[in-house]
Amino acid sequence: MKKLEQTWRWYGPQDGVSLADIRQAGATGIVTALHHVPNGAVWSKAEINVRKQEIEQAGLRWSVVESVPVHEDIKRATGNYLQYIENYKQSIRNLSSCGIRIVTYNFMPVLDWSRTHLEYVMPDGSTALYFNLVSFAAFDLFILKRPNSLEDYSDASIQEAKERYDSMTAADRKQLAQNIIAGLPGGTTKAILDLDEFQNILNTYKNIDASTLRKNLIYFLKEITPVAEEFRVKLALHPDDPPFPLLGLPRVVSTEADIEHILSEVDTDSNGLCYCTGSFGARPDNDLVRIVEKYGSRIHFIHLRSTKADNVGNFYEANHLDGDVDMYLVMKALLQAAEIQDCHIPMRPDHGHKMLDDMTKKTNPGYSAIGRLRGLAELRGLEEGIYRASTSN
Ligand code: DNO
Repeated sequence: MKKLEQTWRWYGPQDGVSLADIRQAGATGIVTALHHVPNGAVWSKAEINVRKQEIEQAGLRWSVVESVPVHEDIKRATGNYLQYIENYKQSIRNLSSCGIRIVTYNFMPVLDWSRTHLEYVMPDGSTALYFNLVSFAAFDLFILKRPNSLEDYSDASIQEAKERYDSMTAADRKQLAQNIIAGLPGGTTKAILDLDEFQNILNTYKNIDASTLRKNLIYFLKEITPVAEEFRVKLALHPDDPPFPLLGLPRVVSTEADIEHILSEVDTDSNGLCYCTGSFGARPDNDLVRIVEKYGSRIHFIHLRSTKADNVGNFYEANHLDGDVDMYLVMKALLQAAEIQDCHIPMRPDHGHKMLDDMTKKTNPGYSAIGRLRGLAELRGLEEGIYRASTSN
């Protein structure tokens, strides 16, 4: 068995959790991006090197890029998409020549990840991120008032969503919209505060169903993987979060069948996965251990987190060793995958609760200091136990 590389996501110099903090948390690798470079533009070697040196001066290593964002034109195969694909290739070349060889990205239209509540209070007093289907429907049907949205819900769900909407104050409604559209780091809609503007972007996907989006993803991969191969860069596609369609938008990286299709259509090692237990795990029909057993050789980056769902599918983010994910079995399978790849696959504790001093600190939702430190510590302990058990006698 081989251990994983312990990494930590850092949002750059603006992050409330500093590189010095991260070093004390016990991670050795940094996961970050050039968040100030506009979506679609080339990442220059000069910019990459500035960030890289900053990280190295803190005694850490830039292990993974998360993410080089994929421009919406590429997802839609419209507008300037051919130029944006060329730019993407150039960013891959530049990253490689600076020694950074794992690139994470996602292919979710418009929204990156979504939650309805960012500070859901847990019984122990810490707060977690939460996705509630009725609240989401209340936003879609009665706040955004998306055209034809009624067709996507059953009569009972519409009724429930209406009751939820009626029970909310104006401030609650505003907060919900804010959480969904702009509350989370990583998305491309961050600057959009206006519902009309948001609806206009949704409209640009009117003629794009899942099969078109899938085709566009495969086209993109066929274009960029030869460059990634040549420059020894591994691409790690992040799954949809949550792993089902939202707001009438298609999603094509949610299930094992999706993984099979994507990895077999472009069957080359550089075309790999960011294996995120939090995203895949929010669907009960995804068998997390089997996914590692089947596709372990193509897992280039790992996010560990455990969601807890109720009987209708609402879920909150539990502590890393709680929730619905069997982290013991997942970790065991991942250590075997690392052994087969003969590589310390980078892993980061994904999202943490806000707890203790996190409560008074400004950090990105999900990216608290102490909550993630707890996650990393628990995961490391679990890994060490499995590792030692496998190597003793
Ligand atoms: C959320 C993250 C995502 C992820 C992107 C990858 O915490 O897992 O924002 O970074 O989807 O492109």
